[in-house]
Amino acid sequence: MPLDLDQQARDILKENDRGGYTVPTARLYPYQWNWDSAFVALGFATFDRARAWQELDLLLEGQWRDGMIPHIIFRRDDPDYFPGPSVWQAEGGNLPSGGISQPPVLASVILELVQTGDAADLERAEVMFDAVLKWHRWFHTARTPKGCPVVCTVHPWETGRDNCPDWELGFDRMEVDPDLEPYTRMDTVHADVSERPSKLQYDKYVTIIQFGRKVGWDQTRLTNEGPFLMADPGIHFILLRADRDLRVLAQRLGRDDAIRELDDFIAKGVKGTDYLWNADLNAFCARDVRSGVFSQGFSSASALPFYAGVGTPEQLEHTAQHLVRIGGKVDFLVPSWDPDADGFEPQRYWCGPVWPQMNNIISKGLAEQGQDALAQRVRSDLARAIETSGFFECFNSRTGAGCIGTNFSWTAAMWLAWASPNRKN
Ligand code: 2M8
Repeated sequence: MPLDLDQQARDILKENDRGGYTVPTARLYPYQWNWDSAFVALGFATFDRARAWQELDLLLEGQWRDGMIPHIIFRRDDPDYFPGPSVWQAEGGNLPSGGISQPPVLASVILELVQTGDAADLERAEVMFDAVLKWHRWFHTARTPKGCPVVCTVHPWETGRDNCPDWELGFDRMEVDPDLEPYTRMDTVHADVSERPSKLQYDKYVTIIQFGRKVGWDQTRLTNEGPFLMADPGIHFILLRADRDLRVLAQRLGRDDAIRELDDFIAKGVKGTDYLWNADLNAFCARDVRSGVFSQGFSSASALPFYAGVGTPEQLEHTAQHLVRIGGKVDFLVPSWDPDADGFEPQRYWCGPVWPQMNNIISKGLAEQGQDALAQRVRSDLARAIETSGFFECFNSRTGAGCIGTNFSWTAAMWLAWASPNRKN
């Protein structure tokens, strides 16, 4: 059976190929998404390395002049998706795009391709190095409000964990724009409404977009004056890991000129980590920046300090204990939200399902830090969910049933690159 699944996974990536870039799934997400594409490259690399690099090349085509790599690149207008390019009106680069970014896994993916490849891979990485460094610099400047010790986020979509209950804190502080333009959601045409975010959440997503438009997508203004400002352990830990990986790449490439800047980014990330430590819960949690209030649940992003190589031995021990506790409550690790916290729903989008790409980076970090049993469980739980249900976008953490999008690219990629028993990791 696994061999068959390997073939299915390759077929999914090929079917979702739109000519050099891959859509996450047909209809529901008909464009190129930022962190989806990075994970997808790892899947392609298992059978077509040239296609893997092409995915990343096309992602970089969407980079803005200020350095941001947007969360979506719109190469055409597709009526299947809301909000499309005419709603965003964000033109900071050569292609129409979203006006926010997404978790910066790109540098880590490039390093992985280099480490598993040859001289040709190193050459491809060299061409991309400056663009990726510019993106990291953008996070450390445009998304770092004055006086704040960590990189922040201005929109739940930027975190990739769209409707995780973490973001209710930021949403509670903001009003829906009284001049909200009428809109028609398309996600609930393609997916069950019980698995998607609520109407109020969509109203607030769009309110932030309207603010971004009002300030002409000036990213510093969006950060400092926008309606939503939270710190996300996901972006924080992923960026810290990516800064470290970019430094390794700089050394491989002899780019000594970039080392000091990357060291500063890494030092800032390490120092800022305690800002996200919620001592009431003994966990790294999202935090509303303007009020200082912490979110009160352990999300899948709370499990990433291992991946970032940061945290005290006590903080890491508490984090591992949370995973053990949660592992006793669900059949499939790692749910995107804490089963013991308000708002847990095992089938609703980022409120409790298991997400393939999160399992990958969580498990990778756990394995690197000697947490072998947990690392193995996180991997085999995802494999079991895929074997049980197929290549869904995410999976109900209690039953393993597939949720939302089918024939999903990052699920296929994570199977090929990591979770398949045929894969020797
Ligand atoms: C989901 O987000 C998009 C908005 O970016 C949406 O719901 O329309 C998230 O799961 C995000 O993490 C993911 O990158 C995207 C495409 O798979 O879908």
